[in-house]
Amino acid sequence: MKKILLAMLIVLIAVGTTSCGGQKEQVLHVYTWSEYIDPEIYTMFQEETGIQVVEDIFGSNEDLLAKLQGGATGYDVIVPSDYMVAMMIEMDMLAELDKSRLTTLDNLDPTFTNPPFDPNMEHCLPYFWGTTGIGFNWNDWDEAPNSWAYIFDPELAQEFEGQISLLDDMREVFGAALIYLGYSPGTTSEAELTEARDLILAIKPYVHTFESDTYEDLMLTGETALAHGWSGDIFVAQGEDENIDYIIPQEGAVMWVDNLCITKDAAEDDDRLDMVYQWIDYLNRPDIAAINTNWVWYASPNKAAEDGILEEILTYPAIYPDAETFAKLQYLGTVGDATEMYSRMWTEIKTE
Ligand code: N2P
Repeated sequence: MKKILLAMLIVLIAVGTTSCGGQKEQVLHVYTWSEYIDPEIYTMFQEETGIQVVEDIFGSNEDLLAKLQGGATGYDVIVPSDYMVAMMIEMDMLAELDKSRLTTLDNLDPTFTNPPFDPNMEHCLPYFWGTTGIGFNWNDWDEAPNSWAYIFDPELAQEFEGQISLLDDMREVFGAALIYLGYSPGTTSEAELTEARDLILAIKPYVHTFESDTYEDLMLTGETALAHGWSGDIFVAQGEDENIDYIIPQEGAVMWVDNLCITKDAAEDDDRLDMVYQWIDYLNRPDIAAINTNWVWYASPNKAAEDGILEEILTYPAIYPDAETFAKLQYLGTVGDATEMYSRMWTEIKTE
């Protein structure tokens, strides 16, 4: 009898440490970009499933990769962009997506269900897509700065000396400079990349900062006037100051798709995997995807969400570009072994 009581006590203690209101405490770890989800969604998800989501932030695909390669474990869902998904698949860093565990797949726009970087969505589910262009303030302009020249032509950039921010993102900065020069943003030519590096070095004296997480705040405080940046970040700033605007320059721009991917680490644990699929399925629900889009102001690959997305977002050409603009957008693409050349020249830019 005593033994049974003791056993019961032990069970009670064990349950007590892992439970809350009779439910097992479950924690899901996501590693994502800054301000990339309506925080309300974390609360709603926890209320519905009992799963708490803990978020950690990275500033670029390269930072994400370095962190995982450095041996960081514990992340369940990560959010790499297109070319990084392809690189991670190649390096065998992502689990396969078991589509039979998702109930919301039909909500996706077919344009996004067979992406070149992850054919047939074998690994990841698209989360948001957008463009990388120029944030500006109408106080400085009669007509929108419709060219990368305002950032990359030293004479024009000089007018905004100390007021320009560039993303702290190797592929994005080279990508913009390469597009301005008329080259592919995923070039592997040393001559082209050298030209881009020299161009960036020529305008570097006018750059206030390389920043990817809070650069839109610098526009709001007036510290910067021109920002190389991601569409949604700048539109969210516009919500606080209507003079701030965003443009996809006439030369074209980088387009990206960010994706919900499962780490190999999480895939080894049934409990973690179970939370992962609940989370991905939840985010891909039309009502949740719409709430999220209305908060981040990026375009959603979730077609069924459109009913709930604000009309002003759906009809905004810089978010859902028209066919002519769309044709000028390019993925960064993988560059294979040339990655080392990019890294070397990026270091030269940052340390010079
Ligand atoms: C959100 C950043 C968007 C990520 N703050 C661009 N790939």
